[in-house]
Amino acid sequence: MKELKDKIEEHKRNFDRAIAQVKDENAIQKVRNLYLSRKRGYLRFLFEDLKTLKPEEKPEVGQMVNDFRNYVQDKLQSLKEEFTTPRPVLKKVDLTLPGKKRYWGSPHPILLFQQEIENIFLRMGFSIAEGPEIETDYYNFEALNFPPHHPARDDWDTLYITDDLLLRTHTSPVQIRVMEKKKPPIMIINPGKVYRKEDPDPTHLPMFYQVEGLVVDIGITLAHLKGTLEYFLKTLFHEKIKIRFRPSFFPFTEPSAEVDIGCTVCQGKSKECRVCGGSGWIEILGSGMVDPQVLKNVNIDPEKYSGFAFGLGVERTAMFAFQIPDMRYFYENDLRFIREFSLK
Ligand code: 2NM
Repeated sequence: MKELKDKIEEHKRNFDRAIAQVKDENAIQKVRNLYLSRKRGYLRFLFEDLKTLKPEEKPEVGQMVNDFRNYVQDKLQSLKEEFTTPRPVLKKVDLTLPGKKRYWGSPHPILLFQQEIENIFLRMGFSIAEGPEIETDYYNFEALNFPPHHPARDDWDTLYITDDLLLRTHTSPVQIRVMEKKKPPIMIINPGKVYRKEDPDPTHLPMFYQVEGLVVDIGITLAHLKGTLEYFLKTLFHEKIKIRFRPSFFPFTEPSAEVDIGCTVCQGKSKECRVCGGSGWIEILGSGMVDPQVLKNVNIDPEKYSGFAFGLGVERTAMFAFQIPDMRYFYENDLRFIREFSLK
């Protein structure tokens, strides 16, 4: 009995060694024949050997032979499956192909457009100035020649924080702060957020971006204003546009002018054009020669110095440049819209 038990153990060790070496289905078949062949398989002989045992020894050793047979069958079966189920073919990687591009976000369309505007002025020699979004009544109105209770203040629906503090309605206070600190020559643009109490609609937002500019020096004239703004608009709109200057009024400039460009949508050819209202012109810039009173307010002598200033709304101008029908699109954060402007 002991002999037979040892024999089974030895067969098992040999079997394990044999299957560890199989490399294909053919080899599996050979091992199968060796152990399970009805005529000459080792298991057949083990069952023969069983018959030589005493009846009381048979159950235990018989169980061992049975277990060994099941073990052999199971192992061969799972090995076979391993060889017959198709393996995924390893993909060859072509390292010369371009990589997969991921969308990692991009600057907001309004920031991109603001930078386009800034770059044109930077090339002309302007510097960029910034200032607080919470301002005092003095910097937002009084220094800019709006006396208290002057009706011109009603043009802006101001968001007040206290009687004296407010959210700036334009970026002009930055220019006052610059002129207070620095004597001419001054050549700055001041981009930034401004706030007005408005309900959002296709052409209004309670927060929007402005770029204003200011030039102060000896001998600055309306010709400098006109040349600078013409160069700016022809660069921004790629030379293709018509420009006209139209008299206007601002409390802080005298004389004042608004600058229109020929309608980018209908070129003045449609009486029903929804963009220019059929007039053929779109208002883009406000501008003017800095009022002598404003220069006095910041201790710059208006007898010696003169200057011009201008301002535009970034969203409004972007709408005409890209023919976007509704200003609210800029801040809805719909990625389909945002991605149209992303740097590829
Ligand atoms: C505009 C239009 C016209 C302007 C004037 C000044 C200052 F400080 F020099 F008086 N700052 N901004 C100005 C003039 C702004 O924006 C539509």
